[in-house]
Amino acid sequence: MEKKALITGIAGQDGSYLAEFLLYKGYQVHGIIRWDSIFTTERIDHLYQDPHVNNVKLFLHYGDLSDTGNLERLINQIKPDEIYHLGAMSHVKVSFDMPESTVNIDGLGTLRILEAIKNSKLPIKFYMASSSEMFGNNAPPQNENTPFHPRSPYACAKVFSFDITRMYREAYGIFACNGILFNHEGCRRGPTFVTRKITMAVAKIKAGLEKKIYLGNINAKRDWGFSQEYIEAMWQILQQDQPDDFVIATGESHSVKEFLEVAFQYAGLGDFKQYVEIDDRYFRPAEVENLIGDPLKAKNKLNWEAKIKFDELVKIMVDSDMRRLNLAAPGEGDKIIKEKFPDKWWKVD
Ligand code: NAP
Ligand code: F7E
Repeated sequence: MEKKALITGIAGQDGSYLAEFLLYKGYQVHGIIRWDSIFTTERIDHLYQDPHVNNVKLFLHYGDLSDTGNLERLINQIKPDEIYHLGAMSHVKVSFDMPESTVNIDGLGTLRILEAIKNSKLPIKFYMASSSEMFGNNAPPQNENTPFHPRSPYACAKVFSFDITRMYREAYGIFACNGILFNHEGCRRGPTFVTRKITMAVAKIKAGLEKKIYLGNINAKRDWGFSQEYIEAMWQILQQDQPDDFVIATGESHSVKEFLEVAFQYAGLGDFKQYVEIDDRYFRPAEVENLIGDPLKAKNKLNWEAKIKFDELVKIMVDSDMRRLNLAAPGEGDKIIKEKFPDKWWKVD
């Protein structure tokens, strides 16, 4: 029997790749999308199947993480083997502007799903998209034993979700796991996250469409990995014999400034300082300065290790954004993907 997966946040960066990966693995995939007055499913349009034809493998359902009844009904109707809970208001800076709705969606949304699983009495495995932001400024490298010190409404809500996931595992025996994922980026990353903001600006400047990019704290450091590899880790976490929590990271950290250096040089634009202006509006009331994940447990138990390194990630993203503007991309990024992922399961953007 084919397995059934339900993905919240299927139209997001991770959700779209995960849907593609699970379809490749032979799953029947169900995804929750929000209603909007325009279509917001661009990232999964290439996977869409007309529900009127036979043997459809992908099903989209309207829903919202604030709607308990809707979530319960979907879970009881679909009866998924696995739920990947990726839906969230995922922008740290924006969470300071809308703390209450962030906590409702990113915190209580998780509780609503766990309650629905518990009440359904179905043997559903649950994956929670936890985040390195939960560590705050606790000294790197951060691993599964590092205490949390959240520094944004987003991170506070994620700490609640982490804890409630573990609590439902211990109290009710639910196969519920946390993936504590460090930043992972790629060609479907939302345009307001710093990496994609930079690679899109590089392409636009190269094309003569823009002259400047406005940024906040470019000294912040992150452990940046390649999104598709992190998707595979999510699936692996749910295939273990026992439910557990894992840090997923590259083990390296680089500043936003270094990202700028590599991206502008790679595109042949020279020194990034000619193009960058600092704008106060992009600073956060409280910053997380330096995240470096220690992925040893994932290596030992999941045999998972990041293949794409920092410079390679930047090149992959710049190539993609240059291609989108019909510019001749340097092409090293495309070559890296071909070499490192001969069995690539995703559509190259
Ligand atoms: P993303 O691109 O922002 O996608 C989030 C998805 O959640 C979107 O599809 C969004 O729907 C959906 N969503 C938001 N509010 C919702 C609501 N009220 N009801 C239902 N769905 C809702 O985020 P991502 O980068 O793919 O990240 C996936 C998950 O991993 C998130 O939970 C994020 O917090 C977490 N995470 C991400 C990273 C990372 O580096 N990417 C690292 C650690 C953890 P729309 O498409 O309609 O906007
Ligand atoms: O910021 C700095 C900013 O918004 C990275 C989410 O997926 O990863 C992501 O959260 C750094 C921060 O990602 C700008 O201050 C400077 O230090 O790209 P970001 P994030 O906050 O790390 C974690 C793991 C998640 O869980 C989240 O869901 O870059 N920065 N200038 C800027 N950031 C943005 N967005 N825009 C700027 O102009």
